[in-house]
Amino acid sequence: AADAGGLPPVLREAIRGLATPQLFPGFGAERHRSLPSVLLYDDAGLAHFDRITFLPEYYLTGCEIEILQARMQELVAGIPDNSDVIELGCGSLRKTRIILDALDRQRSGIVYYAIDVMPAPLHQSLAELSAQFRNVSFVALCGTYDEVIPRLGGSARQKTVLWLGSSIGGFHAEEAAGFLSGIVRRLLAPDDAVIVGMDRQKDPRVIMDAYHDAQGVTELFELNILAHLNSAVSSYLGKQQQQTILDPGQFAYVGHYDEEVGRHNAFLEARRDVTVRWPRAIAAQVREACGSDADIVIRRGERIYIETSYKFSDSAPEVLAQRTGLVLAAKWADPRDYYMLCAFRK
Ligand code: AVI
Repeated sequence: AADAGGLPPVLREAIRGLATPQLFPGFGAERHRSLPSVLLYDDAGLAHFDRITFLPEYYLTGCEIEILQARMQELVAGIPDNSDVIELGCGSLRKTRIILDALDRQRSGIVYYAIDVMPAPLHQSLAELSAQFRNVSFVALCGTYDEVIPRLGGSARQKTVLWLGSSIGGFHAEEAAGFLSGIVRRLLAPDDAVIVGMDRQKDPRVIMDAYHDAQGVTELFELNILAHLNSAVSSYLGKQQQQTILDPGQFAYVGHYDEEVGRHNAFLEARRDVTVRWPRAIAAQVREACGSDADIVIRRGERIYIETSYKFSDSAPEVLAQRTGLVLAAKWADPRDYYMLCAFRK
């Protein structure tokens, strides 16, 4: 058996989240079993997500592109020659290309860092893309932010951090401010910039449609978290044979928009009573992670909480600026006012 301390942190978190229902902001005294949302993004999850960004209902990507195109001059004006542009998280290459095109035409000596926990797909396409630009060079950095950020700091070049796609919406408010403060403290010098994409609060029907598309791609994306959990446990155990911790066929995706809090919550709901039996080979690790390796019974109708997508009020960028010590330099919206791109300066 593998040694008891050896579980990757994300699996440890997943096992704990499944075994022990917990309290989360915005759910009052209601406890939920949960899975860490980073588990959504394996190769299959990234492919599903890329499809989502093209769906007519998923307005976020289209709105962000619209804003980028309309405000590109202002954006580029804030990014000088010989500076670093750092993109956090898996962006869509469509967006990246628009920014790079403009920088390549108008600037020289730009180094573009793409940071992501997932190695393969994005970085491969980025390598292909890089051949097309003369004034922008590329560095793909794979790892968690904690691993990667120390490798970025220390240069005296001016920096622009891009945190697009409303990725900030996956964090609860304090976590988002804490994360951004960490970036500011560890990476940025005075006058460096952060550009943050934030989805806005709006008609709940528009938001519900964005997370319940007619083709069912969102459902595939959300259910894939279970397939990824199963394969992550299998590869941890080094087994050819696939382990099944949770069978995706026994769950349904359920999404709900909480208008009061301003966030969409994604759950997987058990279609019947489901028993989780931990593989004997990880029983010790499970005990170490959550005190017991007893079977877990998830009752029919019970929901596993997997993802949050916050939607932001008009005042949210100012509040974020106050909490992080940044200055809100610009707030750009699309014509329908669905989405905003905010430029902050240190
Ligand atoms: C990556 N993130 C900002 C997306 C969102 O809208 O919360 C993930 C997503 N989940 C379902 N559809 C898209």
